[in-house]
Amino acid sequence: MARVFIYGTLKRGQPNHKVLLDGANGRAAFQGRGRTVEPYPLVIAGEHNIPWLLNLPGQGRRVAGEIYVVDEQMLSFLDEFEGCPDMYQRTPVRVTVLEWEGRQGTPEEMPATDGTLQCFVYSTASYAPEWVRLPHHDSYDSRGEHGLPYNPRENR
Ligand code: PCA
Repeated sequence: MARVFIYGTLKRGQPNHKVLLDGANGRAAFQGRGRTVEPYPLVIAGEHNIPWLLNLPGQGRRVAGEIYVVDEQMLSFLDEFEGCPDMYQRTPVRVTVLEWEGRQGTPEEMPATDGTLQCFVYSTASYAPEWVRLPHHDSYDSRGEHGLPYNPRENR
């Protein structure tokens, strides 16, 4: 089992959420919501308006997202789906838990006493330098006021 922090198109209500719900890919269980402890630049870039968390802790904003626990099968599916390690890399991130629906009672399932959790996140260190200067978001929504709706893979 692994814990993954989801900030982009895989979130509830976003264009790729369905892959987390598809049992053919493995298992994913929603545990709660949080925000990264460190700020990161979350930008929307490229011709398909893809959200990217740039691996530049200390720049940008604290990013909101959803915490899932996934099994090994879903983790490998997501690595493949996210083009890991060429496009995104799966990296550790510390998250402040804001809402918790996960199981209580076992230490490995619960936030630390400081209210933070270590998760994996799909971030990238392989981006064009000018992406750092794009607007920094703190909560991704494909249909947000930025006017850059995600172009789903099936349309490319
Ligand atoms: N999918 C992953 C990384 C960015 C994206 O669109 C996510 O939702 O966290």
